[in-house]
Amino acid sequence: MPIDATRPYDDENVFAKILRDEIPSRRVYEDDYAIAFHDINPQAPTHILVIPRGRYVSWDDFSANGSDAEIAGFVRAVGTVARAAGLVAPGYRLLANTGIDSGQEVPHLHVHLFAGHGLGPLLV
Ligand code: DGP
Repeated sequence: MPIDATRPYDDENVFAKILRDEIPSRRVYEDDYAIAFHDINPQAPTHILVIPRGRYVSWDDFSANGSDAEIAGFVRAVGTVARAAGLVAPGYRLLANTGIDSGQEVPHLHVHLFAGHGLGPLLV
């Protein structure tokens, strides 16, 4: 069920639980600002989710209310994950669903990192 990006943060959302290690994930990266782990339902040969450690519902919430340090740290983390996975030369795609019309389902900001042969053109 898509979520309203203006809703308050829910500490019981699944990514909050992953951050607290209450449910398992296949983590590939972590630092002071972000963690990254494999998507449970991959839509591409490589499908990694990068999330900030802070309590932000969406890209909108984060870009409006995140500190400059959190925003810089998160953006750097996304790039670091892609480089560490060797994805720069072959290329990759980033996506941040935000709110109802995008189909965002988990109410903690996440950037999808897709890579692998056959991503195809971005249609929407
Ligand atoms: P979105 O539609 O942008 O909110 O994408 C949510 C993504 O989160 C979706 O691709 C599936 C993934 N996901 C949902 N629950 C879990 C989980 O428990 N573990 C992991 N690793 N991924 C999850």
